[in-house]
Amino acid sequence: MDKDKERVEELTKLLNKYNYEYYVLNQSSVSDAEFDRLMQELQALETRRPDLKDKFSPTSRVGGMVSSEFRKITHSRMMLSLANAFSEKDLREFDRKVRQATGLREVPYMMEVKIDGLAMSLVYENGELQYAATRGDGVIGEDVTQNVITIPSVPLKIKDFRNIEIRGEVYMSKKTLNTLNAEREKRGLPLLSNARNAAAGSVRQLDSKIAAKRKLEAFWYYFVNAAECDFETHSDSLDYLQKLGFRVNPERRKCLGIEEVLDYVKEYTEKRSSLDYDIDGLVLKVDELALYDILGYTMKTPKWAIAYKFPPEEVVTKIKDIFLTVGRTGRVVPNAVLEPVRVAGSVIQRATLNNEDFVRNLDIRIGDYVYIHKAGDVIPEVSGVDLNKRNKTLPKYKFQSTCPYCHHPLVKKDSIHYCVNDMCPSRSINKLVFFISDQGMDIKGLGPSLVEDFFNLGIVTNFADFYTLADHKEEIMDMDGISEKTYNAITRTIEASKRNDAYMFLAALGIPMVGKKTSQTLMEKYQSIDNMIDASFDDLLSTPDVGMQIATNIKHYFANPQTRDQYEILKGMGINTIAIKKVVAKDNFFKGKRFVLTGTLSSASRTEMTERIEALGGKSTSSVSSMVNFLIVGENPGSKIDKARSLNIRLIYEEELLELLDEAEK
Ligand code: 1X8
Repeated sequence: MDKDKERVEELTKLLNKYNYEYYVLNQSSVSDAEFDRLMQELQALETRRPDLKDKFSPTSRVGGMVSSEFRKITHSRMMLSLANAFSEKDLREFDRKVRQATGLREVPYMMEVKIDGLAMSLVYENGELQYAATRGDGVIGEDVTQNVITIPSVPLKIKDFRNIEIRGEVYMSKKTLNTLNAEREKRGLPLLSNARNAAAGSVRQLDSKIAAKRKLEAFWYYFVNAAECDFETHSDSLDYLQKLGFRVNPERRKCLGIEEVLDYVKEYTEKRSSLDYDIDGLVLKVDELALYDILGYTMKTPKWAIAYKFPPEEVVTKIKDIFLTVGRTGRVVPNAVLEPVRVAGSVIQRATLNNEDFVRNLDIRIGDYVYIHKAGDVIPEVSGVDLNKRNKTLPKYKFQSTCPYCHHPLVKKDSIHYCVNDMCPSRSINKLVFFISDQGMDIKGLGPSLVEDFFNLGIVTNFADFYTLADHKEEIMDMDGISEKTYNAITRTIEASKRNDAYMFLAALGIPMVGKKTSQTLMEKYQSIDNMIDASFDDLLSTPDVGMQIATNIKHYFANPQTRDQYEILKGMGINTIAIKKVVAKDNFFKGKRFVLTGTLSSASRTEMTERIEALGGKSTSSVSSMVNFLIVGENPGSKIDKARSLNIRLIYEEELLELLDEAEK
């Protein structure tokens, strides 16, 4: 018997046991030092004997590079969201509907806390983790396995060999977020505003070493195919998951009937702040799985569960300063700089004060203590001043009469101030930021602060300058934090934006009231920006949703030699101005079929090939199951080919694939 092999097995067993004890059971039977020593021994052994390294080795959890893009995963069943309840009344109404549909007098429910994190799906086959996928749009998520396995409590192997899909929430504890932010503050990095964003950012890290350092945790709350696995209740399926080694939230409780549910709600509204993680509500689920089919689903949500959202939180904090921002249209907005304060799971340090009337009506002054409201995802708002705390000597806030950026006199219209200077630097920067934003050309990797730096260095002062960044390569590479790689990525995405659909370009120009939606309508009608420019005023007016004001703005924009020239220059640089027709895949071999790719292809990368098939309406999946229609086989295929054979799934080799593609694309 191979001594090394024996030791690897022994170490693997021990480390998995200690991991489980520590991260799932919150107790441990060894010291950290001993754990580290065993881990290092295993790492050393695996380096010396790579043939002994199991892909599920405990050492795989320490991280490494993930491929440059996350593979897309089509969920076997859509990842749904939950309908919301905001009051006792809403909960009683939900209960009434459930009783009505099921005929039960008292419904057995399961109550759980709603973790404010990132939803995740884990798929196991033959007792092995196949992948971890994000929710994505609910239908298609991203394969983030390499990052999720850095969460030590996530089991890589389980003692159940059925096909199992479970869902839960990856999150960051309040303590970890605070520690991380304290470090970031020291290093002058921007603070992570809340635990959910921090968790989401970590899971999407391309370098799983960084993800590993973020100390993510997870709770698992849904056994997707529990009924098929012979469970009768949701609560039993959770107990079983816990037995299999998953971390299941201990705050769950069975409640019989709505009154017990409301007791739980009351208890946890108070207990909320004492938990070590953020929750944004509670989840009420019907416990009996047999009732799921009876209750059914709406388009987006199950009718057997509902999320109770906590009422908006309110905190008091101090206004340290008020400053004005001037947007691309010249609109002036006063903003409060706040003493940082935690509300509804986020640290707030700024809040909008909307306009002069808002400040005047509430009589907000610098140095005042103000109430801040925040509910869920909404933007925090200042809702009033705590006058008891006001220092009597505070002067009234006086709105300034000139633009803080260009000193041009401000013009007031309907309680809003405007800087009407077209050359105002703040307006210019915001026009550029808008141009690249998802409201416009959607150029990723180029953020507002970089655009501001480019502007201040004179590198980008108008839209066309984005497309000639190469002229400033040296200067850009001298900037802080810009590597050759970053530079290349930026110029590549900018170049690619030339092929955007015309409506994006039209929206990016920033013609007042001509946003993305209106641009789409206009391009559907005119098919190109030039056709639209040539159209008469009346013809523009006959477009759906285009009124006098919008038609005037369009005519005005293209009649002005300055803005017209700018458009012509951009067009001359090769930016697409013609509507790209949406292609609906016509009937073909691939349409609606699920496929898996294995091995290396010689004619194109896997990503390219996948995209080609997806464009024809095929669906890519990662693992072979009876749901899969065919397996595409490249060089050196893995074990998937055996599995596909055992399930009688059609195998398609590269040569045949290319023929089928050519045929389908005709
Ligand atoms: C989302 C969440 C659910 C639970 C906890 N936290 C969440 N964020 C739970 O069921 N305990 S269920 C859920 C969903 O279905 N979208």
